[in-house]
Amino acid sequence: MIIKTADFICSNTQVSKLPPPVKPEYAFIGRSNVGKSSLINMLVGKKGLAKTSQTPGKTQLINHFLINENWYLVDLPGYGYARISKSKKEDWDKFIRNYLNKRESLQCVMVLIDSRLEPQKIDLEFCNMLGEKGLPFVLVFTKADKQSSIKTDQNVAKFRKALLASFEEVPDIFITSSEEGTGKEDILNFVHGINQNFEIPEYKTFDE
Ligand SMILES: Nc1nc2c(ncn2[C@@H]2O[C@H](COP(=O)(O)OP(=O)(O)OP(=O)(O)O)[C@@H](O)[C@H]2O)c(=O)[nH]1
Ligand SMILES: [Mg+2]
Repeated sequence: MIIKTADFICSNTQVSKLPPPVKPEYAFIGRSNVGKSSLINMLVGKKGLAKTSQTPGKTQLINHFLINENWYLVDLPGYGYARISKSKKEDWDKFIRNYLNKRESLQCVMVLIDSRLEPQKIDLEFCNMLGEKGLPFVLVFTKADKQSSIKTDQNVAKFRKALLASFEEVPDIFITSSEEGTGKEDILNFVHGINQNFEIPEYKTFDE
């Protein structure tokens, strides 16, 4: 897929204020600092589109980006950031869960995992939560440029094994580097395939 346009549309904490769910949508989620915003920028080839930072906790809202005027990429705040208050964490939990539960046009949750790490409990728990809700998701391993491909493959294999403790099948896996553009084609092809079959879902309008 060729990316012709990628535009910031809005930032929100409330599902009721999101654009109408009439276009296919893909949400990027994962631990704080895992590289969600960087990956979005890499996929669309626009460096400053989603705000990135070396400091965890940069993205704090649900951010919608419209791609080729036809589908949405959604940048979400990360989970597991230790240095935010308990009440902020609870707020996060509430609005992310609400978004995941209610967004009719959400086609797939892209769960980002740091490829340098052994399987982390928080990531496995998040995947299990998606599985319980029956939400389609894929695993996107990030920062593959930071170590050898052997090390990446080992961590991917361990994660796959850990998931098989609770899932019959492991979802699709993508290995990426936002620095080097690794995984771009594969992810865009995956999105394109789903977009082809998209039909506008029935949805509630909030001003009824
Ligand atoms: N080497 C390398 N660095 C990366 C890659 N992806 C992200 N980074 C760096 O990791 C840091 C965090 O990246 P972000 O994209 O802001 O991470 P995020 O998941 O959006 O973080 P929050 O919004 O805070 O949850 C930045 O310093 C990025 O430059 C990658 O593929 N390779
Ligand atoms: Mg971010």
